[in-house]
Amino acid sequence: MTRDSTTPDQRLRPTAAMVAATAAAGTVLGVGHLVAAVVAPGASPFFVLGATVVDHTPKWLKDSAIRWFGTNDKLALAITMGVVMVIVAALIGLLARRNVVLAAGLLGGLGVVVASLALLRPVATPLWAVPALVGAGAGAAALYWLVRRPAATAGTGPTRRGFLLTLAAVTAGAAAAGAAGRIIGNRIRDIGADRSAFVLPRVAAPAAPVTPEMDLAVPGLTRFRTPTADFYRIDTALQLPALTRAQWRLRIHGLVDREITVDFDDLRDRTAVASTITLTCVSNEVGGTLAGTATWVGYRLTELLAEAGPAPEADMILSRSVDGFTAGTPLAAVLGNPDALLAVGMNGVPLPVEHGYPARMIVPGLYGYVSATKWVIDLELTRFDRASAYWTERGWAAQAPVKTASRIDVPSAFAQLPRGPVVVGGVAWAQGRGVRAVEVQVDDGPWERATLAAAYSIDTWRQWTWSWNATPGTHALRVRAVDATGTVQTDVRTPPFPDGATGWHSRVVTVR
Ligand SMILES: Nc1nc2c(c(=O)[nH]1)N[C@H]1C(S)=C(S)[C@@H](COP(=O)(O)O)O[C@H]1N2
Ligand SMILES: [Mo]
Repeated sequence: MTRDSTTPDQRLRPTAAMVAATAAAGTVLGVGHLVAAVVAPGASPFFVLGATVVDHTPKWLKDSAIRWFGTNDKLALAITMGVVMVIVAALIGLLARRNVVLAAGLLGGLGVVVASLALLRPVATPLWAVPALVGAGAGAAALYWLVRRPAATAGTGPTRRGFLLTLAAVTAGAAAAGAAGRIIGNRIRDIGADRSAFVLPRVAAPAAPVTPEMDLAVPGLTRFRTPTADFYRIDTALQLPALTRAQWRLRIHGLVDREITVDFDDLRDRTAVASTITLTCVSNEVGGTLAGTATWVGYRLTELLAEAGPAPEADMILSRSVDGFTAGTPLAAVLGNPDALLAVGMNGVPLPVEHGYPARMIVPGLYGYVSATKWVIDLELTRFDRASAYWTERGWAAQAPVKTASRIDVPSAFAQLPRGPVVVGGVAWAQGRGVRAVEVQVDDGPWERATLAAAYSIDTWRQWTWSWNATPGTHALRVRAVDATGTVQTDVRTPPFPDGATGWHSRVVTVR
């Protein structure tokens, strides 16, 4: 049959054609997802498209996404992609009314594009092309079937009914394939059992206790230790890596005397330690919440590196996760700090999968993107003038020590307060240096010394409170910290890009 056999009045109505093509696009995704669940979960067309978008999102947009959607940025991405796909499908549908072969071919061609993108993923194997290709074949067939059928049966009667039945069949098939892919994928990837069976190693020395003087119980004030459920999560993974302890290996190589590979059996014979560290994201805005403190259990990176013997010319540890993310950490920052860990536990339990199970890096004093690789499987000793990591390739700074920051937690923004004594409080951090003082200013008044909670270490944040005798009116409260070198936190406002935000946090409140 050629397109000439379709006379205008036999054609699907535009809306029907657009719906048909959307169902066909759904078939690409559903069938692709099912095939991926079996051959290579990361190669599901939806994840490939998402990961490609994530990797090529300009930094201003990535930062805006985090600012607008917080850690819902991945949901926002999924919705945006869904909308774009419906629009593209609708256009293909309109084309299909005139030339169904061309439209089906176009859909197949898009499948080839997605297959190529899959092959470009950092951890792809040739198999990664298969899901998109099979999915596109199924989608093209579905489109052809949907658009030809009504034309073929036109004049014989139940055109509309035939179309709707076919549409229902295609939609149900696509949904069933997608759901089956999800179930199979989740079953194959279920590492909950592996995680629950993991008994954390006994530590040689427990982390120093957090005393009540370090963790003031002021309502609304950030707790010293962040409950794991509230700990911020930032990563590029649309699909959480699933790595059992039996599958996990850490290879240490590059500029070393002898390459070594460790597995969990080796780790069991090693000395585990605990350290309490405040982790901070470079994308944190002034006053933002992308920072958290946890007690991590793991193995000293200094000891692991010593076994490999870094060469004198090495100055960077390029760590790589199982899903291809990389971070470039100054070797000196790790060698100089016994609290730099290959962590396997967080707040007394195995690392949650979203925080890097079964193992991740934690290095005090550095933003997460240059140090805190989750699902880490590879450490390459190299040099900053030879290698670059994921975010550095996207313009972020290669060197990224944490900047001094302070935040007001209470009172909340635009709070209505009674006059008289009001507790103002928050946290301040300057990892690697420590917080010496915190000062608060009301409107243009003098800077007043806040009361600091007891310090835990220079690598953790510190709570502060200040008692304010609030007077009626609208007031701006401002905070700044002084680090242990005596340097006052700068008031110069800079955005997170390229090496962390600066500026004083302020809050406006009304006193009646
Ligand atoms: N594999 C992997 N590790 C990663 C990232 C990532 O995208 N992939 N993001 C880093 C960034 S930017 C930060 S701030 C920390 C956040 O760790 P968390 O999610 O456990 O809080 O993880 C780091 N480790
Ligand atoms: Mo980050």
